[in-house]
Amino acid sequence: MAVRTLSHVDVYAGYPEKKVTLYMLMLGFFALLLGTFFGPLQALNYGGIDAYPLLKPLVQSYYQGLTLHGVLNAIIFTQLFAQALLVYLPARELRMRPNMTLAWISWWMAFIGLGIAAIPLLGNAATVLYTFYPPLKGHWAFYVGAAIFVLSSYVSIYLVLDLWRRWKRANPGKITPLVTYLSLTHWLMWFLASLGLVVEVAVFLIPWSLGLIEGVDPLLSRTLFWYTGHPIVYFWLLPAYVVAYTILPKVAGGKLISDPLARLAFLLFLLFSVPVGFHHQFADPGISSGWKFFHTVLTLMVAVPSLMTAFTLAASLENAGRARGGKGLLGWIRALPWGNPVFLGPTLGLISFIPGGAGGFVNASFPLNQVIHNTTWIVGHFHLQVATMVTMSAMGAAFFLIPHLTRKPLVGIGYARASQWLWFIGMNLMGFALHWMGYLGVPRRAHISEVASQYQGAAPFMALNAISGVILFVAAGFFFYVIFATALQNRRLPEAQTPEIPFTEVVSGPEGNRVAQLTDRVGFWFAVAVILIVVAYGLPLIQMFTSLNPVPGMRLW
Ligand code: HEM
Ligand SMILES: [Cu+2]
Repeated sequence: MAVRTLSHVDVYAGYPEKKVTLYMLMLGFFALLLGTFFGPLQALNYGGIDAYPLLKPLVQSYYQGLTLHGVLNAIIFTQLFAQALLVYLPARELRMRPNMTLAWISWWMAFIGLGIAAIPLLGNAATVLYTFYPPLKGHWAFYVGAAIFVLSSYVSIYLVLDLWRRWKRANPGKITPLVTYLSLTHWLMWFLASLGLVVEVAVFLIPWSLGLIEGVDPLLSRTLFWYTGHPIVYFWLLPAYVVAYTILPKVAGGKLISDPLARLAFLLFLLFSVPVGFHHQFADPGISSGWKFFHTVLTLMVAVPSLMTAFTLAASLENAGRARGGKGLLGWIRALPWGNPVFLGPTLGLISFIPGGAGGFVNASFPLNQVIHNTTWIVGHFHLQVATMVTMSAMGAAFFLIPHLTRKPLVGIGYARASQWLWFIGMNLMGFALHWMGYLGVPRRAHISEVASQYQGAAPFMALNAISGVILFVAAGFFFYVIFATALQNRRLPEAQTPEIPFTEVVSGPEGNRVAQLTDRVGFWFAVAVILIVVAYGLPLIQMFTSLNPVPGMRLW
């Protein structure tokens, strides 16, 4: 491979959007690096081993570590990955440049917001976990930093809307290209979804933490939080789906089976992601069971696009395996490119998504939820989703995106491969153990290594947890070595050898397809989504806003 050293100027001269994308991506992985560091310590805690005293005086308590873990991984990393991928891919697909001034403004807002929030987090002044439920009261800088960080995503929303509008003007009557359509629906969904968090933080938590108002209403705050807190999981998930629909089939050596099905799945996410948050509040008094039931029904609607995705992707992978010469009922599976880390990440993530999704039905079911509420079951569930499916898709994407953006060839492909297998094995073991422990009643968010003898019935699963923590520590080490060694090396490929984005082709396209045409009426569907939200949340929110029960804040750490 011809490799030489080039200056930065040469690399980004023709494509300034590559540089801002790289900065978004690497900032996101840096957050993941710090956040993930605590994961194995938490897994050891749930194995009865307390490693936190080793971190003193840097980290004061288990709960400070847990807050850093949740915030950096689930809020910071996920948003930055979406901002990197789902602005850059549509721009590449449409062959258009996003507004570069705004693109940099979004990066700086994310960076500054993160910096402001980091001070109280690292200083143990905002150990409120990533859900920051009032009346737990963190330092105002945490809420202000988080708000600036989240608002940076609004700039990304605008960037993609602007790309799309410019393209539509230049191509009247044509159907939006697939990657752009999926990105656009993702950002519109996030715009609707994020409003709860924005109101909670801007109207209540910031004034409260600054001492401008005396108290906040815990029920209203929790409701606003979960208004965003459920669809935020789709905000994390849909970038992974974009990889799975529009990149993975090509990497596997085949084609996407159906473009209109992909559009329809994303449209259903736009409609049904938001009006469902009460399923996180089954145990909250103050919301009638009628509304909880209504949200449960809408929650189960999300199974439709999820199962459509499972079917379309499995069929696309079979198409790829057969195109590679795989024969028989299962021979196509063997024929897939299991040695390619770009393939491994999203594919192993998707496999983990099957038990993860099945567990979601238990969470969403009113009576079963009572058994596993606030136990480690929930932690097991969402690690198979966000920490496996979403994170592994991002890892797989990094393996092609960093070389594409920088022209630096991937370093340590063996480590890259091993990182994906180990992450998959570690997360599935941990997911299994945490589910089972939750079923036995072990609480989540608990420093249980201090009282491990209380949980002797769960001992075998606790041991499994500790083992998976060690496996995941090694997996993370391999992964971060690969991406940082790749990004920080001096070697670059010549321009002619720039690795391309592996956009997939499709078997059945959108041309002349009625469903695809209907889904393209984005403004109409956006209005339908708004109506659904008003129906599901209007009355309960009016009730809560008109009967506030403000309480003062507390600091429990
Ligand atoms: C080395 C990998 C990881 C390990 C071993 C790990 C382990 C754990 C454990 C055991 C908990 C439960 C702590 C408790 O309830 O007291 C936890 C919580 C959590 N993890 Fe991870 N995790 C890892 C990576 C990730 C990743 C990549 C994400 C997201 C992208 C993530 C998101 C979360 C979130 C949101 C929580 C909940 C925090 C809270 O309850 O406030 N984790 N993790
Ligand atoms: Cu939910």
